[in-house]
Amino acid sequence: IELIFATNNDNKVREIRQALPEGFSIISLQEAGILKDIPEPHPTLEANATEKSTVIYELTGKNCFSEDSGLETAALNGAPGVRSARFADGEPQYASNTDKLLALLNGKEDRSARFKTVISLIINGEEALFEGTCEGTIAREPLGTGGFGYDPVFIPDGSTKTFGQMSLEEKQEFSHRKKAVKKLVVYLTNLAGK
Ligand code: ITT
Repeated sequence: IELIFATNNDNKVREIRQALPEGFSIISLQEAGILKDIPEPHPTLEANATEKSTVIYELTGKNCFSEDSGLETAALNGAPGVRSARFADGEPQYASNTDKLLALLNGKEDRSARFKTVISLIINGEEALFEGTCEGTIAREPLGTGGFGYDPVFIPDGSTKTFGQMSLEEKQEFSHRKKAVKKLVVYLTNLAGK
């Protein structure tokens, strides 16, 4: 099964490629020669994922999927959430999104958080959504250089390390993205068997 992955984030491509079993291949937008900044204008991960896959399906007519992900924190009422990629945009006092997150959580008792991924698959013109979540806590300072985005400050439940201190294989044992990919694989496998 070959799918176009409607993303411009190389880290997502690497993680999903590693998570897929044999027989599944994905082509990133860059590899497909599609230069497109896909919009994320909606208030939910689901709607943004649908938008991204739909834009690329309409452009190519090929089976494709996208994913929208975010980090939700309890103490900040779910922020950064759907705005995870743009959390500190326009706020030069913060060196990064992670820097802003740590600043806003400073002094808060509750550091619990959750990563969530929503995949939107369009196959034979029909859409299906798959979700994966990972519960954890936000560290007091960034630790490790692995992964991307908020990985150095996210400690998944069941570990003492941040995602930033883990190899990709270790992160996959907990990963929100991997859980969503597993559901996608089950769906596609069933579809192929019909
Ligand atoms: P697309 O081209 O796929 O839209 P993007 O980087 O804009 O790529 P999102 O809108 O889904 O993707 O942004 C999610 C942001 O949340 C992402 O840029 C990271 O900062 C963060 N994020 C998502 N998954 C993460 C993970 O597994 N580890 C750390 N940070 C993550």
